[in-house]
Amino acid sequence: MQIIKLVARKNLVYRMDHNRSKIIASNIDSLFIVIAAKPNFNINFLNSCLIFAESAEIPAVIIINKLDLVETQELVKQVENLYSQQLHYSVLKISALDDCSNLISQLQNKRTLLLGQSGVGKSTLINKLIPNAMTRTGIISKSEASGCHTTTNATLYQLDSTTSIIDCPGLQEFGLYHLQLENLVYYFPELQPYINKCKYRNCKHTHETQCAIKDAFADSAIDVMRYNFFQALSAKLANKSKY
Ligand SMILES: Nc1nc2c(ncn2[C@@H]2O[C@H](COP(=O)(O)OP(=O)(O)O)[C@@H](O)[C@H]2O)c(=O)[nH]1
Ligand SMILES: [Mg+2]
Ligand SMILES: [Zn+2]
Repeated sequence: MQIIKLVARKNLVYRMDHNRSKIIASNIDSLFIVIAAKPNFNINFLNSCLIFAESAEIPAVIIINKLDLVETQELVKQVENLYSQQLHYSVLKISALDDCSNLISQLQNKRTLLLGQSGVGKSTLINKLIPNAMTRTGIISKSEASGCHTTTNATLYQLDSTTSIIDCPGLQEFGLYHLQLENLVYYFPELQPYINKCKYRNCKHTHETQCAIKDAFADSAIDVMRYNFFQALSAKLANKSKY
């Protein structure tokens, strides 16, 4: 299995390979982050996808697949509570083996990049959608327009003349380390109310007193797992800037 790392800047999505980068997609209108309870759910991967989307300013939709499995019920509760109700991300539920028609209105007239760990059902989802596309337009192309070359395995599927999906299999991590530490707060919707509310203008929200973000966390206003993710990513970005 190839390991792919994605980086986004100015709506160009790059694939990183031994310190070389290659554009795999541009003009992305929407990100579909596909998750599933099986083979396993990795919440940090989901958080990374969302930071990637926010930093690239691409709207993201969370797709919970494998709704037919009993294990999915717990995941649905967790994701709807935190990501939909608290953070206001769009969350859709499907069983790709069975039916994906509730995705169509979200896909229409857009170029959508599919993200998700291996095994969540991205290929199944495309296979379900493409037969419809075939009867409508008869077009499936592995297009140069997506910037896909022989060394990348991203594939652009044209559903109709204005609708396409890019599948990027083998995605393992995101290059979030080019992000600026001071911009990180803008990529967490739940931190927006606290921006510029800390006592110190250059507050790093780590050890400082009268930090609005730390105080909000102490008041249970911020989810503990999201807060830990923010702190861990902050620490990595702070470390990077020392070199
Ligand atoms: N139970 C169940 N299995 C699914 C569903 N969608 C996909 N799968 C299975 O999950 C496995 C991985 O699917 P695949 O589309 O190859 O995942 P990808 O690696 O993300 O492209 C396959 O065995 C699929 O049959 C679903 O909605 N329900
Ligand atoms: Mg696949
Ligand atoms: Zn602070």
